[in-house]
Parts: sequence; C-alpha cells; structure tokens
Amino acid sequence: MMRDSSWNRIGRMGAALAAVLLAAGCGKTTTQAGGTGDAASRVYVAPGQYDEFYMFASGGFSGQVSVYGLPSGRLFRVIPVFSQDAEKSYGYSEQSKPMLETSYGFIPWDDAHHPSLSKTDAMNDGRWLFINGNNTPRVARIDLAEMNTKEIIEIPNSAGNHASPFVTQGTEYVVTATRFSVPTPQQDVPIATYKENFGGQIGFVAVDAKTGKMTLAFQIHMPGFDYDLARPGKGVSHGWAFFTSYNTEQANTLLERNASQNDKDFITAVNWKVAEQCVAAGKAKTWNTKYAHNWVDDADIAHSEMLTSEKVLEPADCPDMVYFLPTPKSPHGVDVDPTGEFIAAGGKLAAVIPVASFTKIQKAIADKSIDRMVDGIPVLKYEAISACEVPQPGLGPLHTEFDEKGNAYTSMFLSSEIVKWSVKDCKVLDRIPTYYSIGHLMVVGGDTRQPDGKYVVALNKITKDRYLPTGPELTQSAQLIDISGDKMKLLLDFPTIGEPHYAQAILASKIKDAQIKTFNLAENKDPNATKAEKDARVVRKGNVVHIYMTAIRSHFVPDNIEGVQVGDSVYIHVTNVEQDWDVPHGFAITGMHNSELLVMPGQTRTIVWVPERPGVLPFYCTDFCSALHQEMQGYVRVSPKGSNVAVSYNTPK
Ligand code: K7E
Ligand code: CUA
Repeated sequence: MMRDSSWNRIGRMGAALAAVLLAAGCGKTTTQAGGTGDAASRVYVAPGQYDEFYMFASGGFSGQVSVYGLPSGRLFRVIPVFSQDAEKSYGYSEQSKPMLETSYGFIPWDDAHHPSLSKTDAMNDGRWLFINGNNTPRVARIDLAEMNTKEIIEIPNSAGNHASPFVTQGTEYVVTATRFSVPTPQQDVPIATYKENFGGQIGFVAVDAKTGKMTLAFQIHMPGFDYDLARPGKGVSHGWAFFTSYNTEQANTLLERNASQNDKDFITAVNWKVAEQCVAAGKAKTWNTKYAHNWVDDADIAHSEMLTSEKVLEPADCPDMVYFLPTPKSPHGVDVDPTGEFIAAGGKLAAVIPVASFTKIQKAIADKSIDRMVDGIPVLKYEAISACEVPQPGLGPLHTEFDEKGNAYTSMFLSSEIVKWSVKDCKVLDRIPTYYSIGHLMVVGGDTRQPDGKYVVALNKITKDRYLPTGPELTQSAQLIDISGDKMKLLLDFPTIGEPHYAQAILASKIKDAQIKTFNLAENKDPNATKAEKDARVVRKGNVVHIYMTAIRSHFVPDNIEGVQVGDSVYIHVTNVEQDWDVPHGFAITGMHNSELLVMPGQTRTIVWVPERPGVLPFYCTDFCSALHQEMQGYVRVSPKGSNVAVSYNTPK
C-alpha cells in the first residue's frame, strides 16, 4: 500500500509512533523484545542443516521474488520475474528476452507485490508460484521445481494490477483486478469525465491443471472504483472471489481526501461459477484489445505472442454474478478464513475490523436484503452480512491471516503491531509490536484450509534503527514471530530484498525433492545447442556471426576466434555440456553492451555482441567453477569492417 499520496503523512505518523515506542524503551537494539537465548535457539539452523520452510517474498519495486528459509531467515535465491537481472542474464539472453514483452514493447521492470502458491483442495501443492506485476499489468508463473519464471501474461483494461494474482482453491483461476480505473476501452478523454468514461476491471485467468499455462478466461467490466486486493473463497465459499473496492466516491484527484468521504466502501463479491455460466451462454462481449502472452517452451526458449481479443461480461448481462458488501472505510486487504465462512477486511481508516459471514451473504441474497443499487449492482445490507466487528483493534488495519486454531492475525500499519483475535467472536487476544510500519503479514500456510501455523512473519516497510545504517536508504525487513503459544513472541529480524509486500511459505518437504538438478544435455532442444566439442564452430552469414561454443570445466571450445569484424552482430551460443549439479558456467567479453551469460548444466544460452573497436578481446567464465576456473578464458580477434581476415577458430586436437 505504499507510494500513494498519503505516504508522507502516514510515514510521519509512523515515525512519530516509532519515536514514542523508542521513548518507552521498546525497540532500541535487536537483542531485546524476545531476541534472547531461547529465541536464538528457535531460529538456529545448524550449519549443513535445512530449514523447515521455504518462504517466497515479493521484491516489491525490485520486480523479483526472493527465496528464504524459515525459521533461519537465510536468503537462498532471487528469482528474476519482471525485471532484467544481469546476474542471471534474464532479460538479456536471447532465450529470455521475450519474457519481458508487453503491448507497450519491451518493459524491463515492474513492481511485484503478491506471491501466490498454487493450490490443490485449498492446500499449497508446491507446483507453481504466481506473482503480479503492478505497473504494466501482468501476472507471472514460476515453476517451483526450477525456481524460474516460465510464463507472463499481460492483463488488458487494467492499470495497476494490484488485486492479483490470488489463486482459487484448486488453481482453476488466478484473479486479477485493476487498482486504478481508466477509460475502458482506453481513449483520449478529459480526466474530468471520470464518472462517465472510466471503468474498473476484474479478471479471471484460467490455469491449465497439467501444464500451468495461463489463458485470460474473461473479465468483468466494473464501475470506476479502485479494486485493491482480493481473495478467492474456499470450502463453503468456493466459487466466489472477494475484492476490496475503495474510492467508491469515484474521485480523480486528491484521493487522500476525496476518496475518504464515504463511511463505507465495498467488498465486491463475485460468483465466478455464475460468470462461467454466462460466458458459456454467450453473454460475454468480445472486446478488441492488445495484450502479450509470453511463455518458455520445452526447448527452454521464451516466446511472445500478441493477443487481440478477449471476453468481457457486463454485470447487467449476468444477474447474480456480482454483489457489493458495504465495508468500513477505504478497505485494503480482504482475507478468507480456513473454513471459507469468514471474510475479514482491513479498513485503513476504519475503527474496527469488519468480518462478514458467507452464510449470511447467501441468506441476504436469498432474502433480497438489498440496501440500494449502484450501477445496477445490488449493495447488500451491512447488518445482514456482518458476522462481527473486532473492536478497537489498533490503527490502520491492513491484512489478515489465519492459524489452524481459529485465530486471526491482522497487521496494523499505523500502530505498527500485529493483533491476534478470535475468528468466532472477534475478541482481541494478544498484540505484539512490529519494527516498523508493517504491511502484509504471513502465517505459514495462512491462506490454506489447514494452516501450518507456528510462525507469523511481519513484512515491514521501515526499519529505522534496527540494522547498521546504509546511507539514506535502509533495508526493509521481515520479522519472525512465534505463534505456537497463547502469546506471540518475536524471534528474529532479517532484512529483505526490495519491499516485501507479501510472502507465502510452504513446507520444504513439499518441494525440495522435486528440484531439477541439471538439464538433460541429450534432450536439449535449443536449435543453437552444441552438444559435443567437435561440433563447436563459427559461421558467418553476411554481417551476422554465430559462435557455437561449449563450456566445461575448465575450457571453452573454441577459445581462439578470428574473422569477427567491427559492427558485426555476433551471436554467442554457449552450451554448458556438464551434467553435474551446481556447475553453471558464465561468459563475458570486454565491452559487450549486455550482461554476462549464466548457463546451467545441459542448457544453451545466447547473447548478442556488436564489437565496436578492432583488437583482440578476452572472454572468460564468470562463475567460479573449478580450481582452473581462472584458466577458463579465450580470445576473439576483431578486425576493421571489410577486413579480409577469414573466419577461423580452434577445436581440441
Ligand atoms: Cu498491502 Cu501491494 Cu498487498 Cu503492500 S500491498 S502492504
Ligand atoms: Cu566455468 Cu568458471
């Protein structure tokens, strides 16, 4: 929820609050507040031992996902998703560049907020992780056996794909919605015509049960509100999805005031099974639009395709599909408890945490307990759907997760704390400060039918005095809190990469044995693969030169190349012919306007180099691979354009 116009004000309030906490003596060093010997032993994972859980955290404006162990908080990997990553040549190698194509062209960055694990029967199944690109609306799918991004689909008619990509209980769909309403379809209109011309979008991206491949199934054209967050139903509420909707005032300027007028905004409740029936009955309209769909094929090569039409439902054409649930005030998060019965919202400006009952929603619909209609969509009566309200929970409730014992945990941004409450009666049971300004929080398995419980992780925006200072920009951070007893107990602080809006965690045993160790060289289908050193070669076609190169400990073939000219487009195709785990090779050459290549065992990666000056340039392996890694080097001779130096290269005798 950061980077909005109220950030400065909230930041000051948070800072003031931090000052109060410090003055009260709660928050000076990392060794207080539970960081004692007992806590240390709870998070200690001895050298050589494994963590119990993987945690996948969004990188926020880094555009990536980072992989940590819990309870240790150790960082294992950054998975490149929406941003180019020179370390891994993601978005630089020819095989990966198409992943970052959009209808706007190549976009090498995004803002990633919500990692979402694939589910079977409302439990994390360890197959895929989805995550949203917020800025240029996209959803990505990561394969958890490889921990790489395999697919990215752009979301049309969206502008800020924030309420996304939450997964339905059987991964039938990932949901999407636009945070910013925009002219739908896009057009050049005065901004002041917001109320007439701007619309919202809620979308359902179908996920193929076997392959994970994503297809935009349909979208729903909604009134011009801001659709902020979402959760699909599960159990009793399976078949529904819930989206918070603020700015029901439909303001288009100074939202911090103008979108804070209504005492209640909405949760938009969508019955997607009814939507499916309407689509099947031909009630959707076909809209012409443009959106990119990028995927990695079984040759490990990315492709990008531009799609030009989609199905859009108007709520008026599909009765019983959409209802508004009044919700106090400017809600942010919406979360569904393990049974699917209770739906909690985080009203940033609300004095309570409202909890709706799915059973009561169904009864209100049957009884026509309708308060009014908004744009033809029924608004149910608040009293008719409310299960209870958590009174005086704290300031600025944002997000809620659940444990396996009927408790809920809500993050409080302004009062920097987690509040534990009982789902059945909305009674506050415990609270613990967080350092500082918590956004999301995550209970291990907290959005599943059967949470693992054990820990809640606070994902904080501000760290102030918690770590060694690093100039004007300080790290953001996670805090691991024990929830196994009645009282929450702080165990560990650990810094994060980028802004960890949200994270999800899964038992390591569900995925660790499925990890791919090498790619099978014999099955390498890259058309530019070189599977044996004897096939390594250099081929000129006009001013394009292809270098087909192998890498193995500790040499490249060929390693002496002549006949390249200034201005050539040199395609360097490196195949790592190793078949051992944990032996990537790298490739870099002086002056290449590009990243390195990082090539996994059995894999082929290609990078394009346009030499600019005559000379003899060294190339080398960038990833320390053996005692003779420093010997893993070679030379390319670059001659002036039009030179008569013939193409030549060496192979082993
Ligand atoms: Cu609350 Cu983008 Cu889910 Cu940040 S969001 S906190
Ligand atoms: Cu190969 Cu270092």
